[in-house]
Formats: sequence, structure tokens, C-alpha cells
Amino acid sequence: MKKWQGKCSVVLRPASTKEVSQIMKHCYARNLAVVPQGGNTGLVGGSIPVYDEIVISLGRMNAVESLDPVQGIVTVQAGCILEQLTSYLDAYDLTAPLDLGAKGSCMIGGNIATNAGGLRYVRYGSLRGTVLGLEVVLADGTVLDSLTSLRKDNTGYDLKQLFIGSEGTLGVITRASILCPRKPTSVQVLFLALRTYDEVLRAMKLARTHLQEIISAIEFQDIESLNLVLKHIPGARDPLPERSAFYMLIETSGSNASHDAEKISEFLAALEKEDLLVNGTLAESEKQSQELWKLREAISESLSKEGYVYKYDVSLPVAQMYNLVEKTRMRLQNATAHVVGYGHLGDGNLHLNIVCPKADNDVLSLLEPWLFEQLKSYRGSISAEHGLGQAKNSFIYYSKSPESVRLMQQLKHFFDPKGILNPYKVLPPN
Ligand code: 2HG
Ligand code: ZN
Repeated sequence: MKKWQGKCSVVLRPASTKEVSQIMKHCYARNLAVVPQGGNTGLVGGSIPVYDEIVISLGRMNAVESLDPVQGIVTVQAGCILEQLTSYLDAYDLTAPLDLGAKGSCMIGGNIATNAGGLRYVRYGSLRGTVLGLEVVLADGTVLDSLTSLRKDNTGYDLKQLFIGSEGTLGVITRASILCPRKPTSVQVLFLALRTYDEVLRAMKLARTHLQEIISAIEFQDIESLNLVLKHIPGARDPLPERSAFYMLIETSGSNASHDAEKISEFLAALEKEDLLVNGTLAESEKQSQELWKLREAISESLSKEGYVYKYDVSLPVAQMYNLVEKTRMRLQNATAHVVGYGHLGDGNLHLNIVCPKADNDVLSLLEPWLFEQLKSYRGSISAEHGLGQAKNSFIYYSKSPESVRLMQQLKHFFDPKGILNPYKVLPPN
């Protein structure tokens, strides 16, 4: 993001839970602050020191430790790169329950610590459901072993949930056990062009009706985002003969190709009947699927290449999502900026990004706090999946009540009385 820079002079690279525990014991005794770091691919500065905090990089703890191939439960160390975990599982006809553009460098511990969402959330749900157990090193070095591999366990409070999405502010995640779905044997990718956002919504409804249980992604992007991908990403090409205002990427994952093909033709027929099918393509090979996915996955990278990006990762009722993009465009009409809308349509998660030639305080003052106020009026979330880090922590009250924030602060104090775990992140400054 090139937005944050600390002054850290020490990076520690532990190779075991025991070493993480020893580090924390030492830091606790000496009041030294730490920043746990995985692949450092976050978008809110959560893994970057603010001052001179010590970085604890988990990258050497990258082993897949065990697998129950019958239930599909894997136990893995925090520093395992997501793509490597996915390749490991592949050999057992399993797959990871999440996928995201940063898969080549993000690490599973960081994914869990940030409760990363990603591209298949609509199918496999949140890590809050698929992470079955965690091992966490607490602020004083205590190792909390909640590394069970049980699907059901109602004995008391589910403590691991506190660490999922805590962005390293309550403990350092060292190991996890994760429930993994079967790898689908039939995967189809459709890329559809639509004229209006209203038509996008109607197409999504038809997809839900006709593709139901085989849907594994429902993504959307506007023409501005496609144009920037085509401009900046080598090898990206428009798969359709003419441009349209909106695009949807729909992926299905099933276990029977002819069954899935039948469902897809019914879906396409329904789109045609409602005059929604302007243009589209169905990937005919793995390579084509990847090319279509790239048009969606590479948006973030192409925006960074275009200029300075103001990022808003928000949740709001799906029917209102594009309204917010249009309102923002109106508000910035005199500024030199691209206002781009895309995201995880199936989850009601919009990525609203504003790209300027360089950092521009006039643009920023038009965007904030106005956008947060808009979201509050929808009862939306100011951070759907990227977390708060150091970018959005001051704005937490737009999405959480004072009572909730107070309880969070008390929890933080309970787990980290000396305030040494990833300080200045997530919670607002006092
Ligand atoms: C995505 O869905 C990622 O592509 C990144 O969450 C979004 O860069 C962004 O705003
Ligand atoms: Zn996203």
C-alpha cells in the first residue's frame, strides 16, 4: 500500500511455538511491544509497526503437521502460505475453505488473525466456522492450547473465536486446525456483461435460483475496474466483443459435470428470457477460467499501479451497494479521480476504491467522514473483510456501539494488560 512505515529495528523469526513463547515472556518482562506478522499482505496496515515495535515474523513456522483425510481436517502452522496449503490438500482431493488474490504470499495464521473473507466465502463461509481449533501464545508467553479438531464442542465459551479477527492484538496464533471441503471435480466459470446494476441484482437472483448449491463465487466489477486491469496487467484481455457497464463472475463447483452443465444452461435460458443476457462467456478450459478470474483478482494490483488509492472495504445491503459508488462519484466530480466499484456481490461486500494521481487531502476530506456516515445510515460496516488495523481503527464507532467498544477495550486489557500486542491497532486511541 506504501502508506505506512514503522521504525522497527528488530525482526524475530521463531521456528517453534516454544520460541514464540520465549519471545513473549521476554517482551512481557521488559515491556517490549510486538507486531505479529504473516505474509504482510493486509490492506489496513495491521502487520506494520507504528513506531519501533518488534516484528515477530511467523514465516519459518510453515509446516503442514497432520491431516485427517476422512473428515478433511488439517493441522497447520501459522506461517504456511495459503497457496502451499491448497497444493498440499490437492493431493488428498481436498481444498482450503478460503481463497484470495494474495494466496501466493499470505499466510494462514494471518488469514485467521484477520478473519480474511475472499472469493469463496459465499460457498464455504467464514473462518469462524471452518477453523476448529487454535494454538495461541498469550502476551505473557503462556501457550493456550485450544487446538482441537472437533466439529462440535459446546463446553463453555469458544475462546478461539476471540483470536479470529483480532489482528494480533490478543495473542499470537501459532497453529490451527481447519475443516477443509472436498475439492470439486467440476468447476465452471462464467463471465457475464450487464447493462445496469439493477440487472446485476436480477441476474444474481436467477443464479441463486438456478445454480443454488453449486455456486462457489458471485463477484461483480464495474467497467472502470475492468479498464484499469486491461491497462495495467500484462496478458489481461477483454474476453467479450464489446464493453458493458457491469460484469459478473459466477463460479460453480460441483461433483458432476453434466449435472452442472444442465443447471448452467437453465440459468442462461432464464437470463435470456428476462432479456438480461447482453453478452458473456463460459470458460472452456482451466486456462480460460484462470484468465477470467484474473480480470477480477487483479483489480487491486491494477489500481495501485494507476496511482494513490483510497480504499473502502464495506458491507451494506446489496441493493444499495452501487448507489454508494455513484454518490461518491457525484461528490468527487470535480476531482481527478477514478471511482471504482467491485467486490463480493454474494456477500454484500463492496470494494469502493478511489484512485488519484497522488495523495490528495482535498479528495480525502470529501471522502471522510462522509462515507462512514453514509455507511452508518445503512447500518453497514466500515470494514467488511480487511479489518481495522491502523487505517480504520479511529472510525470503529461508525460500526460499533460505545458499549461494544468498551467491552472490547476491557477484553484487550484482560488479555494484554501491558498493551504490548500489536498496539495502536483495531481499537481507537484513548
Ligand atoms: C479483493 O477482493 C481484495 O480483491 C482486495 O479484498 C480489495 O484492494 C481491495 O480493495
Ligand atoms: Zn475482497
